[in-house]
Amino acid sequence: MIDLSLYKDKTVAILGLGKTGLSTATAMVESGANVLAWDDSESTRMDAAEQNIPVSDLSQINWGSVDRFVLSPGIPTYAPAPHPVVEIARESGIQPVADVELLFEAQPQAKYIGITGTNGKSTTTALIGHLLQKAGHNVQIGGNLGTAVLDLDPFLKGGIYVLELSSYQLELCHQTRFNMAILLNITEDHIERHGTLENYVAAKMRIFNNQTDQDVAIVGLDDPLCQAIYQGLIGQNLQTTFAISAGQAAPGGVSIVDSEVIDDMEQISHIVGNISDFMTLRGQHNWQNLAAAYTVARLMGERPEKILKHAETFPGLAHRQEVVRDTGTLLFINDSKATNPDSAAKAIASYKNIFWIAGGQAKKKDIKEIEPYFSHIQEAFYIGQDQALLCDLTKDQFPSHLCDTLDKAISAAVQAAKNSPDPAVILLSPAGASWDQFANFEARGDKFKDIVQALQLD
Ligand code: UMA
Ligand code: ADP
Repeated sequence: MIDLSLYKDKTVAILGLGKTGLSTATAMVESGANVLAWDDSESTRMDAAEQNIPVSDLSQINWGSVDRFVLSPGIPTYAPAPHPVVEIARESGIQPVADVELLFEAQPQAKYIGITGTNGKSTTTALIGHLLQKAGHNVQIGGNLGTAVLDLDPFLKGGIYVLELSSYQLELCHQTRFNMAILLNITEDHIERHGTLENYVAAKMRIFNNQTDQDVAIVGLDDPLCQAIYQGLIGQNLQTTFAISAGQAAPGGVSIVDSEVIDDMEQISHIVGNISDFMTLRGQHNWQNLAAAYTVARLMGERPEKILKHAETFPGLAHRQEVVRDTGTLLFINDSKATNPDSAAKAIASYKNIFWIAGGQAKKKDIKEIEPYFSHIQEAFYIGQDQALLCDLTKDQFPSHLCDTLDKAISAAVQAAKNSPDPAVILLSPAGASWDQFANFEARGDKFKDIVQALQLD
């Protein structure tokens, strides 16, 4: 936990008592701050009070006495409408901030690497952490990835915080300055929260705020929005900017094309190695993630061959194309985090001869992102609330079965895959949310893993 004694005897308002709010409130109480915390959920408030967090209705307090207002990232500041407490605070001239802002204040001697983008943030964050740890650096990883930043360990000497940042968090960051700021990609997302695509892009770009010529920006070239941002940063010339790409040349930067890592960081383009056998970084989307992480490791002084050697040992993240079991003829993959057709398409593109398990709560009525890869799918096994919708969309393309539940789908997929003459992939990549049958995507993936591990296969 981060020491926040610079807030001793100060008054700190905290709205939201989930992961962010609870960790902020706990760190503040332990550091001697006068905490006023609130959550709109009564049961959450009661849980917090049991943990000795002082609970106060923030719509009733004297905002004139508040020194800091820490807002949880999931609570809206503008769209669809600002939370009423945010409006009251603003009327008193107090802007809400993210917990990330407090980490920077409390640990000014640390280095900071920030990662954002619409997709691939968690993988890239974990991969950078892995590469830097392997290279002997003192590293803490967290943020949107799951560990609230104030729950990370403090560095007594030097150290590097590698932080995944959502657009929600960035919107609440004002003083943060990342020594290395990575923007992987931007496609339309979270419009319900930011109001417009422009606002979403503006929130993402805040990762570059306060950077100087001592700092580095790393930007993906693979979508038009990020391409324009890259050109803008190069034009401004405030920081040193490197391009990365999955599939096309990245002049002066790092690209991965046909599984080959091409390093042009010193303006001498050369192939460093081939990653086609890297099990946890399969698929073109992961090339972008590795290109970013490789660039960071190079800038930290690591040798190219060493970086790839360490990347090969990356354990991967649970529920993202996670290899669960491999019998030689049957490969079981848990991609439960793929909760929309776009992310499921990434996994389906990465394999052939797929026996696909999908379903749950659909986020839209088509799966057009998956259509280009229909030839990769042998048969499909659908579960959950929107299984019939998926079945209607694919039954003319490949055999499609209504299986209702995950256990029935796995059992049917195994039977079908066993008859395949070629090695088969049994892939859970649902393209839908899990909430109809599971608490969250993690519970769905864990159930898949438990069932697969228990299968008697000869
Ligand atoms: N709440 C209110 N009033 C409201 C809305 C919410 O009081 O109007 C309360 C809820 O009752 C709840 C709390 O706020 O108790 C939840 O706050 P939160 O939604 O900010 O969630 P946290 O538990 O603090 O988790 C957040 C991130 N969640 C979001 O941004 C939605 C987590 O990212 C992150 O791991 C965590 O901080 C630690 O940094 C999750 C996420 O879904 C993975 N992120 C989004 C994404 O990746 O797409 C951005
Ligand atoms: P995030 O943290 O941004 O949600 P993750 O690393 O958790 O991203 O990956 C979630 C899913 O997004 C993966 O299962 C994969 O399907 C897809 N994905 C991962 N990296 C990328 C990328 N660089 N570009 C596009 N899609 C990606």
